[in-house]
Amino acid sequence: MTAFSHLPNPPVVRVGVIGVGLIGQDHIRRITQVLTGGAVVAVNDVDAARAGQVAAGLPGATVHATAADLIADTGVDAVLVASWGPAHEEQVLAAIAAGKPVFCEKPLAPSSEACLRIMDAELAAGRRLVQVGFMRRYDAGYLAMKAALEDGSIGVPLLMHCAHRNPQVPPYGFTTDMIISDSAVHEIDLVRWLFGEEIVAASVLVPRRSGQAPAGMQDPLILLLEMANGALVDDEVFLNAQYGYDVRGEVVGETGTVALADVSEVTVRAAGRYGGRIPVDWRDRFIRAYDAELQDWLTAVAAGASTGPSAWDGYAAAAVTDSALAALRTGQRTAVTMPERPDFYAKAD
Ligand code: NAD
Ligand code: ISE
Repeated sequence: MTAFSHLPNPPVVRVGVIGVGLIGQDHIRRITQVLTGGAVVAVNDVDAARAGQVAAGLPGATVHATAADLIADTGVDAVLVASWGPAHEEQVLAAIAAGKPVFCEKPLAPSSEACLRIMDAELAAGRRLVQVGFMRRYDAGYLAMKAALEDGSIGVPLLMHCAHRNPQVPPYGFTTDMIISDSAVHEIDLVRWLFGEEIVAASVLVPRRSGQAPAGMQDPLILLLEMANGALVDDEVFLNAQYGYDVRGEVVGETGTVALADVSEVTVRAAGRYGGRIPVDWRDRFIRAYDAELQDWLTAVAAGASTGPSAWDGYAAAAVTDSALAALRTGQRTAVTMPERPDFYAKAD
């Protein structure tokens, strides 16, 4: 439901998608088949053949030769950036310069300096134009966990244990650093949102290396994140875990704990054993969260203002990522340095 869907002809946000790989195509599917209030009218990809194939399934959609052309297209109301991380800054800045709302997949940009430039551009524009794809904030399990923390069910939260396991890294160019900047960035954002606190320091532990990891990649890693209030988060990030896509989380409080439940639809008990289904990948595990975040974005864009995870959130996650990467290189606990959050980004989550 959008704010306008009760009207006979609700306004449709005309979306241009930059980067039509795995998640770009998945977001196109949800905008065209699942959500209300959006239409995909243009696509661009550096892989022109892929852009053409995807557009072939979108009647009337334009294929633009460059991201800049797509952003300048007067038939495009809002831009969805699902290209590779290093391309995000230029594309998001161009959307801001054109005054168009932009949903950018995580990471907002690969460095905190780049994220600051995006924030500065949005501040200069004077209105929220950027939403970052931190979809875990929309996951029913994490929302229930946050509610339990806020209603005092487990007392003061002291610790959180996280695990983030993918069956394999993608076959192209995934590096050890990306285990932090591309994968752990989800927990980095999540715990800031969950606890309503910034992360003040990061350490990285390097366990025995899995022989299933591609040559040269140190996998798994364990991050230790220190929250401003002293709570401590450990995050096992293991991207070649083979057996499935498994995301876990448990907060330990003074009087109880709250943990994500297993997500299998059913548990089968038979022949003296019991078991359930493990998601195959992130598209499967977080399908409803992605639906909710993009519906939220379309609704907000139709209403004239972006909401959801902001450029500040993208920046803060990148600042922690920078510290964690430094900790990985040096083996030392590394403090996170960032300025005060500008009032412009003050909001209740
Ligand atoms: P992918 O490689 O499957 O797709 C990326 C696409 O972008 C490719 O088709 C590539 O040709 C295109 N591309 C790259 N640079 C471009 C540029 N400068 N201009 C136009 N197109 C360009 O990768 P993916 O898995 O779809 O990931 C894309 C982005 O989404 C990444 O930032 C990734 O971190 C993020 N992502 C987020 C989630 C999530 O859970 N929120 C999950 C997967 C990926
Ligand atoms: C991928 O880019 C995602 O964002 C997924 O949510 C995450 O689980 C995976 O590790 C990343 O590579």
